[in-house]
Amino acid sequence: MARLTLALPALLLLAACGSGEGGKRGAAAEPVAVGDAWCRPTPNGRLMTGCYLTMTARADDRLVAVTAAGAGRVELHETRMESGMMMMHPMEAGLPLPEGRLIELEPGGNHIMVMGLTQPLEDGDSLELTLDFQHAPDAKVTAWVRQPEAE
Ligand SMILES: [Cu+2]
Repeated sequence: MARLTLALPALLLLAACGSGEGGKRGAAAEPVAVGDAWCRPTPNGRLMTGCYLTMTARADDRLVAVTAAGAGRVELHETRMESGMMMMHPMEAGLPLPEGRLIELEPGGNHIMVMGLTQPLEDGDSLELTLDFQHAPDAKVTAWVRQPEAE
């Protein structure tokens, strides 16, 4: 897909910048280091899925919204046990990113809920996510579609 070929040079550029900086790692130069972005394949007949990634902010920040190319709506969800059932709730105030702490979105926990996809997502596809932070500039990441490693 065209989107994919556009995203790759940016990733290579980031990697190149990082390797030339002596003791500093490349990710540390980003206001919010984002890693390991992936999405589940869409379940049968449903054009929605969960996406996951990690974030480490250099200064206190907050993930306030996420958008996805080719999706009608994206919400930040938290998962809570209620009366013995796993329930998902939108995080209306966004997700706090305390300075220097690794924040992991993962199956069964906080996640990015992508709804209204224009086409199903299968293993090997990718989805462009734009992360909107309270302070840091927007970050674009490519999330790869794959099965969870373990359920
Ligand atoms: Cu959800």
